[in-house]
Amino acid sequence: MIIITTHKNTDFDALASVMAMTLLEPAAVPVIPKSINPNIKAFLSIHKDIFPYQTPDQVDVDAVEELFVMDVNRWERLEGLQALRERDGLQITIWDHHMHAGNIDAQAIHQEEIGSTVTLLVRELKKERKVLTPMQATLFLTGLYEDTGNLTFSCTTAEDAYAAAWLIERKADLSIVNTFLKPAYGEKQKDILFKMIESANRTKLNGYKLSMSRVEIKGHVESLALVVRMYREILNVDAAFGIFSSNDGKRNIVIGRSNAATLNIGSIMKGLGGGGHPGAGSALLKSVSPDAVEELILNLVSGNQTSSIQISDIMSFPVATVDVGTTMQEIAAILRDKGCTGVPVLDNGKLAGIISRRDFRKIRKESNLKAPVKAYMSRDIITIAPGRSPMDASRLMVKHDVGRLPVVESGKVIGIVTRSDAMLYFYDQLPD
Ligand SMILES: [Mn+2]
Repeated sequence: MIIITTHKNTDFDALASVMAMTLLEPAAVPVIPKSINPNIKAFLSIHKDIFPYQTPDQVDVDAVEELFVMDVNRWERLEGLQALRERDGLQITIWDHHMHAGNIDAQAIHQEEIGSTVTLLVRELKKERKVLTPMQATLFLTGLYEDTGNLTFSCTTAEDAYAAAWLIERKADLSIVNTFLKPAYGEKQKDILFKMIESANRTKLNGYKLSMSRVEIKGHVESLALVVRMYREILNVDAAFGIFSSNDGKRNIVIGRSNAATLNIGSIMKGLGGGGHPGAGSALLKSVSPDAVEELILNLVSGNQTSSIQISDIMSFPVATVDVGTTMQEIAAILRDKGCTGVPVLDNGKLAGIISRRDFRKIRKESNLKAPVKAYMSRDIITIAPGRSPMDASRLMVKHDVGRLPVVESGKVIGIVTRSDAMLYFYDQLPD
């Protein structure tokens, strides 16, 4: 007997990759854990006949000779199949897009850093020219969209987008995808969101706008991550944290969300014993008071490693400067030689203006080129301090419609940061 299975708390990518594998291994039986996510439950209640499967308790584990493990690589995350762990001669194949180390000894491991596991299977289905039904395409696309946040999470690759296009070509139904991906936001969630907004504790730390709220919850509440996402969006802060306490504050679930590229929630949550992605993460803290949890988060944010990227790290220096007496003709030659579009102008060593290619438009006749730069330079100069962030620089450039900012420290120009410096930074091309 060949079985294909996946992790507990099955999500759409997990279910989709199991079902996609059955197209590649028609003799295999799909085995879906009993603990599945609520939206999977809703999906299967309608699609059970189209996607038949067995639960682990229905499987004769002794008869299993071959095992396919999808979207996971750890035994503890499988359900009811622990007996297979010690089985000799069991043929195991893993398909996964999570790169962390596993403990399942497989003969074949297809593990790649890609947006979703089902993307890897779409690659195989394409290769084998399999024909998909619209329902299959719909399920696979739902898995792909769920794990890539509709192709917006940073884990998304070009191949994920191509795979999505291929599934849409095969008539994946976007309205069904939407219906099942629509997260559960009910009365309970609304109530918690209101309480969070009411008790929002907003602060500014390390240049980030933060908000934190503590809410007492009773028992298990679904979709708290969604609530925190909405909370962050409504308060329009860089990062938001929800501390959800139960058992008189002895059990605290912390959920964080960040919209700032440089504030990594995943590593903050790691510091609390949890985990996550740069944009979202969570942790569970037992026997720590909510006060202490709040304190811990603030400490982690202020020690945030990635926030230490400052203007001084991305600016260009030494910076070419010119004196107020320099003629426009000479300026033109300097700009050409240096290949830059503007330079700061100094008067007695102090920043007096900035001259850029744009200013040459003010020149009407040939003789103007003999005039000193001070006649044409712009005098209202926007500068930036070396300790500010690349995001601050971008904001200033947009606000004042300038392409370069002299970096000034105690009255001295120590460098210059240009639009392309800021761009390079945001596109993650900072030289190592
Ligand atoms: Mn996945």
